[in-house]
Amino acid sequence: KANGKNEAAKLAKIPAAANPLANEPSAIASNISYHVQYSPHFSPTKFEPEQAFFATAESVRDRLIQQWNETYHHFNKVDPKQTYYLSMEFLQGRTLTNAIGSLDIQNAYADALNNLGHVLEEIAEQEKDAALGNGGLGRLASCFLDSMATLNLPAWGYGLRYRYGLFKQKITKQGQEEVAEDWLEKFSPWEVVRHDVVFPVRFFGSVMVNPNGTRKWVGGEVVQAVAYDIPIPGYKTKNTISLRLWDAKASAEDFNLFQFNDGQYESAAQLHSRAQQICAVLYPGDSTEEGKLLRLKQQFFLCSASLQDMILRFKERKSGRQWSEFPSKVAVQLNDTHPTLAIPELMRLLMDEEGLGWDEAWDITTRTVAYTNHTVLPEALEKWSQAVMWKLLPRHMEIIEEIDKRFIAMVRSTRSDLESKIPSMCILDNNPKKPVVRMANLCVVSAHTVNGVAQLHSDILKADLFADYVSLWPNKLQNKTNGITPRRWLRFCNPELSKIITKWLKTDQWVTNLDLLVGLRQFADNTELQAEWESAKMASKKHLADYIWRVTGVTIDPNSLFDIQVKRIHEYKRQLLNILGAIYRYKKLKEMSPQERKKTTPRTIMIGGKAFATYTNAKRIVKLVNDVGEVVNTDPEVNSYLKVVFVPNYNVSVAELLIPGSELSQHISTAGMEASGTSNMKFSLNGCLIIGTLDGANVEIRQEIGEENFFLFGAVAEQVPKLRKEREDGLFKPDPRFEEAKQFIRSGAFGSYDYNPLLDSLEGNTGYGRGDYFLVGYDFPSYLEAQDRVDQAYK
Ligand code: B1N
Repeated sequence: KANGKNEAAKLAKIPAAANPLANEPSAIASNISYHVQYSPHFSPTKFEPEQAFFATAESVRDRLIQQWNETYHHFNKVDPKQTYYLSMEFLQGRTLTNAIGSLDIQNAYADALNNLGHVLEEIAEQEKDAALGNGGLGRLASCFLDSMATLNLPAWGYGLRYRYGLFKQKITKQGQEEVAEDWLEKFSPWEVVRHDVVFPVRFFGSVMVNPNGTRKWVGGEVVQAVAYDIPIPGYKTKNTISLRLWDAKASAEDFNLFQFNDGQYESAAQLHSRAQQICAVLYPGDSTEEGKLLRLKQQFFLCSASLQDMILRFKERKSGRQWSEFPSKVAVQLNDTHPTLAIPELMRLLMDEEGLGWDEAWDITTRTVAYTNHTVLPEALEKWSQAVMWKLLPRHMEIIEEIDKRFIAMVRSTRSDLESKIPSMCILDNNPKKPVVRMANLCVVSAHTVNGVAQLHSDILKADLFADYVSLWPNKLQNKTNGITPRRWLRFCNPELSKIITKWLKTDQWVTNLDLLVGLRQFADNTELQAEWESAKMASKKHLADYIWRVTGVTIDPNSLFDIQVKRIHEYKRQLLNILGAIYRYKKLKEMSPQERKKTTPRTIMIGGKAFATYTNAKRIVKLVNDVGEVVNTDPEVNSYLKVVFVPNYNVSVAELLIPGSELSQHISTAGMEASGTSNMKFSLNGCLIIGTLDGANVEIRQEIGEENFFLFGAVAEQVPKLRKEREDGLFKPDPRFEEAKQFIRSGAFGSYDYNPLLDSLEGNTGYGRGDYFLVGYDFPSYLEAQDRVDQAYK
């Protein structure tokens, strides 16, 4: 542990280095010391871990900026086709460890900090996660950036600089409580504001028709989008790309001095506070009209600023070039439908600002834009009210109407056999009760390529959600199974295991080429490797046990089986199946004699994840897991054989601790509902086995890791509709073990909280209104049997 005051005194004695950007520990120490003194953010006497973190980060940033600028100049000269990943979410997590690992200077930094009286790992823990996303979709965006940087690709990420990203989850007697988390509270050492990269973004207003018939969007209110860039270094390569996050700002003229001097302070700053709302929070509640409007504003703000930036870059890199070149220089990938407005906005910019005709603008737009679908859940498929859209984006609605009209005409003239499908394939749903724009349809009609995120998911898109389009455009739909970065999710989060892999493969090339891991297969029976592997796992488990004790006060036994399920809490992901299984296990343990208990496999079940603030059933599940933990963990008869822990505030940095320490992880969604999942890949990569259904990427992972490493159970996707029907028709006979587990909760075994609404959703007509829509009851017996196989295997 560092003693801040003494170290501050020592800092002044560090000599200035000849080259402060050299990577020797002495130069690094001097660079850190320079930042403490000349980039001060705290009182000069302090050099505690927090101050050390900021100064260390700034010294790393100096090194990143060097190669970042070189990358920028290089691509500016070469003028390659650039890929732009548009996403409302980026779940970056922490940066320090990743940055010094990518620059391959961990050891030098560790030494430098040691010389300054600090410990690198402790300093790294000072960093707040950049949590500008919710879950898998946002983390995927961040993993792609890491991969693209490492592959030396000319890529950019575009997102929003939310002030309050994902909330912090506190667990109280009431269950989950959401607390705003200000990741910029002090500041982020990684971002660079570009005062010269500012674009106007308009909202509301009207469409003006010029004498020559062309149209122009005018009036309304204009907000400035200011660029904040975060460097994304590739692993052991110079390529350092950008994540460009837009912040919203009103201009000085929008501040009404007259009103202010007249004492009308609030109305004087009205436009300023309206601008501030745009990037205030990730996913503002959308139960009100205001909330919906704000979300739409956010989406348009991202799309408009990003496209203006791309167009400017296209023009600046070579003057006087043809617009027809645009699709060979610009690829725009839409991360789900959230940035769909990029389609009509690109059309508008090309036609109204650049003077192109419809046909040319349409040709360019459709050759530029591609769309990734991430879900088939009907409630997640975006549909915007036409009225709200006309109000906020009148010109875009004209363009969307025209796209729709031309699409329908094209189908009618070329495919009369599809006439009956037009109402579901077209973009505008003109149902007089609630006219909406179907964003997924707009994407499929406009994008040159549409992809699902795992083979099964893409097959379902083709057979179901987008089936009619397949007959129109047989090659438009593709699969691109998700992936994860092996840097963050193995090399950096699990250095012990990484070292062993490198030793046995005699190379560390696997960090950028995971296929090389098959080389370990020939050593699978080698007892020396096994012993090393086991000791790495044990070290990670101890590390995790220590963390769990610090954040929950629960002691867990590193010799027990560590069983983890971490992901957003959602009924389709079935944390409820997991906890019902745990309850059943607890009840059986209680019924056993002490001798019988000794023969069981001791288990620690950890569940973590956040529930959306207004998702009542998800919050009930969080509460139930906590209540079960309270009873089980304090039951002296049972608690050396079973612990149930709710891991609070699950986020990227918590995942980096949990995953290396896992032995079994649960990916148990109702078949057909999890588009891919990505933590399943992270767990597998860290030598953890899976209990799971045939859903999302599980299917492909099982093929890769082998059936013996995957505890399979449950209905398959094709069975689901029939099983739901049987359930509705009262033909389903629940297994007595399922009834027993539910009854145990109802008996009050886990306290007096009213769990009836949650339990009713497993049988009655609440929840989705269709009684156990997620088939927890159907899958329960095969789940228990798979868990028995796990217990046997662990022995
Ligand atoms: O995207 C991930 C997948 O691995 C997961 O299976 C999938 O559930 C996730 C609306 C979403 N799909 N849809 C969303 C996020 C925010 C929102 O407002 C939908 N997230 C996923 C990566 O492909």
